[in-house]
Amino acid sequence: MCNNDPDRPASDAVDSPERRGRFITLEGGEGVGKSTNLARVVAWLEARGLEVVQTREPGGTARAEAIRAQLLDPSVKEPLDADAELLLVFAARAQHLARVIRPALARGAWVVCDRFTDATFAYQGGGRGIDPARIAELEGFVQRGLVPDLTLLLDMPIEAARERLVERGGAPDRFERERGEFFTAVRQAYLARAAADPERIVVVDASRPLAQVSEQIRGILETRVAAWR
Ligand code: Z5A
Repeated sequence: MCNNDPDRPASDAVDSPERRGRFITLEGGEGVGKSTNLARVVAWLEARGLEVVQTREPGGTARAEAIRAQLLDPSVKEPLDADAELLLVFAARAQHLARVIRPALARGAWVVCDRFTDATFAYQGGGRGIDPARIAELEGFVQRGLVPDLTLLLDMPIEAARERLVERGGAPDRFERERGEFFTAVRQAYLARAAADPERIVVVDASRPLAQVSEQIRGILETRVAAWR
């Protein structure tokens, strides 16, 4: 692919068979334990001597984090159009891919990301009701075939996850102010994607005590890492 931007890393090699790094994502509804388990995944991989890039979506670069702030800010009264929300998510992703994810994978680092495009299919598709075919079009345009090697989908009942967030404290963001039906649709969309692609998306019962959840994730990683070598 032609790269006319001198400031853009020549990182498209990540789409080619020479790619060496692996791309792992954690997904699920709010409060299911993604951030907590992501830190453990990173520690486990680093203990094996791997270079690991820990990142998140929306976000991961200064400009993408600015888009994240816009997406999550509950104080702006003007409603955000669902299509505008979708495009903002993919704009942040394009920047994140160009500046962080593709360069890291191309040099052989492992990327561990808190949410990625499965979240778009779940929130903008399931939650907002946008046609998944339109999301898939943007996915193709922005990702050019790059998808995670492994996705850990942390799943649990919405009410129990909400209780965890209440216990943790903090003000709800723009998404967390949505109603119960929204989160039910998000969860269903996530589970449907896992059912359609069980090799990549592994469902983890996140309602169990943290030690058990982390132990299952460690087992999944051990199996995958062994298979990838
Ligand atoms: N979004 C979107 O719409 N489209 C997209 O394409 C993308 C994102 C990529 C930001 O996400 C928002 O962006 C998100 C969707 C939207 N909307 N929401 N809401 P986020 O990832 O920043 O937000 P979040 O899902 O709300 O993250 P979170 O609140 O930080 O949840 P978490 O990372 O899954 O949970 P946690 O912080 O690890 O754990 C929550 C608490 O539970 C904490 O006190 C832990 O100590 C505790 N915990 C964790 N595991 C356990 C177990 N097993 N037992 C008991 N307690 C536990």
